[in-house]
Amino acid sequence: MKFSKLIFGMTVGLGLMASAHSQTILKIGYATNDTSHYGVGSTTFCDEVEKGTQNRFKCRQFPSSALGGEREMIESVQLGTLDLVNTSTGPVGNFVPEVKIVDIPFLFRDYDHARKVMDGPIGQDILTKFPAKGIIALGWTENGFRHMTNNKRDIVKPADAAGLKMRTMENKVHMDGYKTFGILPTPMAFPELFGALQQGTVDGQENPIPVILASKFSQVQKHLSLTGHVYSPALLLLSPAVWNKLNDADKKVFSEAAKKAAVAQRKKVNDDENTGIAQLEKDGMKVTRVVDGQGFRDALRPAYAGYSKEFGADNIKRIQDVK
Ligand code: EAX
Repeated sequence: MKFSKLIFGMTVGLGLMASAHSQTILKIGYATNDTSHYGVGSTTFCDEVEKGTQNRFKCRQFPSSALGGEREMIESVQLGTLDLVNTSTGPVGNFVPEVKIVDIPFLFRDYDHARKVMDGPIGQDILTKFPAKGIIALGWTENGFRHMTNNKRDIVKPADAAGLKMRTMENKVHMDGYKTFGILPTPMAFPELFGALQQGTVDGQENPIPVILASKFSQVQKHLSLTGHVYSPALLLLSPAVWNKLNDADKKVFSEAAKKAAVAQRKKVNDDENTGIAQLEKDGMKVTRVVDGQGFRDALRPAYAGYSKEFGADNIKRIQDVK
């Protein structure tokens, strides 16, 4: 009896040592807090990876821009000093130009259209352009349709937005588009934004409801206009230093985990949109629900000439025609 207990004890001990010894910690960063849509997506990814690899991989999350802005985190993933980032496409076009086309304002009709494009051949083909730039794109997650907030006035039509100094992401496609509304675009990393709004360095900004909620912009912004002027995709990006060491089975686990993360993150975006606007109104924001969408689309025409030249009118039409 004693001998078998000894063997059992040793086996358990060795097993524990092995698992402790062979466990790899994955550092994952994102812009908003851990209960936000990025937090929900990242936690889902991490849970699935831990489960699928029998805890050989375990995440350590860095929410709330703890590791810097999205551009910095993407650079860290390229360098291998950060393992994963769950990021909007905001700065991504500066690393992988093929992404820029999906940042065109008023390109997507609604969430169903956007998700079909990202999960279909067009979106999946864009993911294949990342490895050449030293990044593994595990999949599309989601930031959401972006709306305008500011401290000066209600925005119904482009003329109301004209002259406002609005923070934008470091994204030329957005800036070129917003200029046609008469906005004075001020590119800025996300971690600086709350302070800039508080000090009045900028009049306003634009972000999806989940970000406006999670970042408590209602504390520093008076007006919210549901412009929905651009769909903001997001991505789960992995360092090749991690990917190249995975066996095929673990690569499959990581890829499947990214798919589940997208489902969870998209659900959180929809949930936040369903309840968040009333919450923001309760928190004191003046919400303009009906805006002159056609007016914004008409104003955007000169920028579309530039987009057609840069990305190909046929490529833009291919995206618009996805049903
Ligand atoms: O990805 O920079 C932004 O406005 C982004 O929407 C935010 O970092 C969440």
